[in-house]
Amino acid sequence: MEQNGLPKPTRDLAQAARDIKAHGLCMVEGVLEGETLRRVREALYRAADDDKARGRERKFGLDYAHDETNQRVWNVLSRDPVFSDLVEHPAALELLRSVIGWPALLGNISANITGPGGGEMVLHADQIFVPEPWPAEPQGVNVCWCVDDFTEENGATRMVPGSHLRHRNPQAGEAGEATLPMEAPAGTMIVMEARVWHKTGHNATADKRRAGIFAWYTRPIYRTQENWFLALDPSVKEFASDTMLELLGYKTQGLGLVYGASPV
Ligand SMILES: O=C(O)CCC(=O)C(=O)O
Repeated sequence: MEQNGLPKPTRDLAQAARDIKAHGLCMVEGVLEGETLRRVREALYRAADDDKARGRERKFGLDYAHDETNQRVWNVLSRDPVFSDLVEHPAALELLRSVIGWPALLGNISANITGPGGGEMVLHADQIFVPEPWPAEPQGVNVCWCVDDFTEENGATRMVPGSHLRHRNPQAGEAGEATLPMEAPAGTMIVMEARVWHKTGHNATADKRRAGIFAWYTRPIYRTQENWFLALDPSVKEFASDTMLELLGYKTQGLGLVYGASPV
C-alpha cells in the first residue's frame, strides 16, 4: 500500500515484505516502544556523547560523516547489550530473510546522528561495492531504527522512489534526483533493500538531533564492513546466540573456516 510515493506504515510483516518488493522499502511502525525505545535512545546518545567527550569520533569520507554537525557512532554492538536485541529482532530477521535469505552476515551496525543545520549526505545505494552489472537480486538489506521521530525538518532519510528498479548505482549528474523524506515516528523500523538510492536529509532545525541506527546485512559471500573479529567487545560473542554467531561470521559454512571447520 502506498501514500505519497512511499509505502504506508504497517504492522503487518507480510504486507511489509510486499512493500519491499514493490517500493524497495517498508516502514514497520511501533516495533520499539515504551521502555525498550527509551533504553535504546539513552544507550545511543550516551555512546555518542561519550565519543565526543573522549575525542573518539571517527570521520572519514563524505559518505560516513558528511559534515561537522553529523556524528557517526560506529560499532554500537559493542556499546550496550540493547543493540544485540536490535540486530536479532525477529521482525528485522523475518524481513531480512524475505529479501536475501539465510544465512546472512551483519556487515555493520552504526548510528548516524544529524545535528542542527546538518547538510545532506551523498546520494547512494548501499550495495555500492558490488561490481556492476549487479546480480539480479539485492545483495543486502539496511534496517534503519528510528531512534527519534524522523521528520522532513530534522533530516529524515530521503529516497528516490523506484530507484531499486534502476538496478545500478546513481551516476555523476544524478545527485539532484527528486527524493522523498521517509517520515516516521520514533520506534519505527524502516527496511530498505540494498539498491534503493538514499541519503540523510538536511536538518533544518535550530536545536534538534536526529538519530537513526543502521544495521546493514548482506548475503554471506561479502566481507563485513566492520571487522567483528577485531572490533567486537569479547563479551558480545561470549553471550551470543547461535543466530548472532552466524550473523557475525563465527558460525559458518564454506567461508570463514578455521582448519576446515566452523570456528564455533
Ligand atoms: O542518516 C541517514 O538518514 C542515512 C544514512 C545512510 O544512508 C547510510 O548509513 O547508508
